[in-house]
Amino acid sequence: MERETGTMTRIAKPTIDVAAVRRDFPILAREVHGKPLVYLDNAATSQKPRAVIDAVSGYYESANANVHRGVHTLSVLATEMYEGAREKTRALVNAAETAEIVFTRGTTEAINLVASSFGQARVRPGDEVVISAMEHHSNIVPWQLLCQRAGAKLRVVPMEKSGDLRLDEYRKLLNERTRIVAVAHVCNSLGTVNPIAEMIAIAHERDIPVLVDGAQAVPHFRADVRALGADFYAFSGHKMFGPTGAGVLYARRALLETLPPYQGGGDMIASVTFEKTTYNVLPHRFEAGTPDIAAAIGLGAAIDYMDALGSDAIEAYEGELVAYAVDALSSIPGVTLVGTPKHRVGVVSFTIEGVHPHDAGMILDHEGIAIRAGHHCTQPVMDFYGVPATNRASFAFYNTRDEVDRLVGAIAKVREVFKS
Ligand code: C6P
Repeated sequence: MERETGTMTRIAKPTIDVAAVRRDFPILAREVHGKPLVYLDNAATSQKPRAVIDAVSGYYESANANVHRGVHTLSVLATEMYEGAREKTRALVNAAETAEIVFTRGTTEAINLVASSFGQARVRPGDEVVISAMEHHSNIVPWQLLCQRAGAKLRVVPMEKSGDLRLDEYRKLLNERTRIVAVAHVCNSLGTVNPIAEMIAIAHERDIPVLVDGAQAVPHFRADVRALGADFYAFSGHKMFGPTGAGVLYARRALLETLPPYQGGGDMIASVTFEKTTYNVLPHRFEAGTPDIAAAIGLGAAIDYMDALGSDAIEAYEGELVAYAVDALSSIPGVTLVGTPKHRVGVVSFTIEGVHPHDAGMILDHEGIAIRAGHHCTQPVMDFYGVPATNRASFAFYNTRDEVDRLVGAIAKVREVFKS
């Protein structure tokens, strides 16, 4: 936003009108146990603005039909809406063409697709797959299954106590047997933002493709797949204010073209006889069966919503809020932050002395505060820190400093309960 001041043009800092934004999310007005809801479990799933809810119900009310199959008006309309969402998704991540955007159920399915298809095409006995110590189970287990099937080896990039990856060790792990690197852009239990562009450049020196798990990145900042150099980029719509049921696999066309189909069924074929099947063009070859049409349309509306706020404004607002939360939580006696990464977004994990996270989570719920307590589907991260679980507060652009203050006040209550 530019403002004329005399002869000088000042660039105003992008901001978010959080009160107005909160009115766009109907659920934020509700109470839990008689207290105003403080929703700090955004890394598990974010809340949905009215625009997304309306896009989903609008589709069912006025355009419901299957896509790519009918000549009738509703099917044409549904196809336009579904493919329109694909174009919005392409623009969001700056993919070169919509053929590179495969809709999946979520990040998990996107990673399984690559582990299965890429694995079948490229991974042989004795080969290696590199992941990192801070991966979500969704970016561990599919590769483990692949390695078991193919007779390949899983190698793991270690991390520092701070929750930063050891890039020196990463370099050493890559070799002529490495077939793929799969790594999180942002760690869901620590909030670490990994130096993905650098990690991709290092892998590409050896012609090794990289899959980035962007599930916890896209809700907070813009990920430009071409600027990053990513070969595959996976994310979930429901963590970025869209509905559950629609996720995304970005894949570079040159690579996607070489992969065998993932699932067989309707829409992924060009022709079928009992002797032979030929396959549809990209991206449909990787979308067997009726997709979650409404969810994809809802994801398109979520992208529009985030675009209207502006990624600079989202980043600036959340950056300040999370810094405030880190300061506030780390100054509570008995509270220890788990992970102090150099660059963090969205997530603060912590333990409270003498209180199991599940107990803390339940007491906080009675105060109307939703956090996640558990291993966050990152059990190896918990093992690394020697804890069974953590409390995790995770933020979105509709959260406020007042909500952080309520969390801090409620943690004091938790400590009181356990003292007595
Ligand atoms: N993390 C959390 O509370 P799905 O379930 O497919 O939408 O996303 C899986 C996934 C993959 N990678 C990362 C980095 C993630 O954070 C998640 C989901 C949620 O942290 C639910 S376990």
